[in-house]
Amino acid sequence: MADTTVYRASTTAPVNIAVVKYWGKRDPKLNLPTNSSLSVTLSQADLRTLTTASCSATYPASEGDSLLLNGEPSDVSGARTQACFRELRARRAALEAADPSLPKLSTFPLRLVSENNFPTAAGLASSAAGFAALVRAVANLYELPASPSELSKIARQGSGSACRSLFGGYVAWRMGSAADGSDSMADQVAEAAHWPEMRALILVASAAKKGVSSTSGMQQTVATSGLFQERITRVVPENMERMEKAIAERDFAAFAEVTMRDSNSFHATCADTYPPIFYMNDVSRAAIRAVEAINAAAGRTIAAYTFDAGPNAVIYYLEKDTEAVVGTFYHVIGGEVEGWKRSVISGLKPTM
Ligand code: 2P0
Repeated sequence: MADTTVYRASTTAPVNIAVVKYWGKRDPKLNLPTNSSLSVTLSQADLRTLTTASCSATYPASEGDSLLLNGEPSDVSGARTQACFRELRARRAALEAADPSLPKLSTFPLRLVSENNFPTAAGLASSAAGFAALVRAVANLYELPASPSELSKIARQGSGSACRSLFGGYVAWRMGSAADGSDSMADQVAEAAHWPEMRALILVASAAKKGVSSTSGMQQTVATSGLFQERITRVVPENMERMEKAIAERDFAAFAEVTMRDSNSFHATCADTYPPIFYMNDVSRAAIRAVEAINAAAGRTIAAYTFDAGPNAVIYYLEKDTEAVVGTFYHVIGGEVEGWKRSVISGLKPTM
């Protein structure tokens, strides 16, 4: 009898915000980076992608694979999405070859339905949560026995930063050196529970789509910035080492200094790109000044800013300093921003 079952699996994936930034590819096809990076995973209650993957022999082959993103049909023909589908199908096909009693899911069209609870492509790492959720949803659907690090190698091919959204807490993406990308994957540096007082405040300076995509921006930086060489050979290796030590020792002042210095270094290489790339705006710069004022008033470092490829600020602080940090922020630049989100650090428990 024909198999009319619709096979289905759902999962969520969190947003991660880098404190040592990924910027630059040594292999654009495999998304192999020019430097390692390190991120903090935000709570899925606040920022996450929810993805349901399904497949069925009853789905018309002529329609192929499809993705509905926030209710709109989204193109899946791009090389990165195709690479993820290809890798996942190959692993499923290997299981089916080893056990002929398994349904041949690898041969069925895939349908994905995905929703973000935050602005897409506004520098809030939507591609990271998106590809991490896509890969894990299909891996669950295919019942692949793959570890998060294994899945991170697939998600990396969708979007580099996505490899870090397969873990909770504090996550490193080791750049690796193999030409085939087999050692370029993420691992967990520390659980969220290791430093439960850590908090993040997200300041939405603008929810508009960004001007220069990360992919093309970083390619221009690699090609034209002299400062970039200094960043990948000296600045980032030092920052990775200092950051891992700061996290291990729960040393907030050290964590904050590396976070702010690395964000500044990344945006300096953007400014050193020719023609220059500017992701921060006047509200972003006001946020930097607010953090400096907060730290000066406290007489110690209690807040750290970081900015990705967009104007939105993420401010890290400890729970005990909530009033001094969040209170001051609302008071000083509250009127200038489009929105706020407060988040704790996620232990990454899938919500489905
Ligand atoms: C990061 N960013 O480490 C850095 C900081 C933006 C600034 O990863 O081309 O969307 O898909 O691999 O991962 C954004 O780049 O780029 C990013 P692709 P991705 O979070």
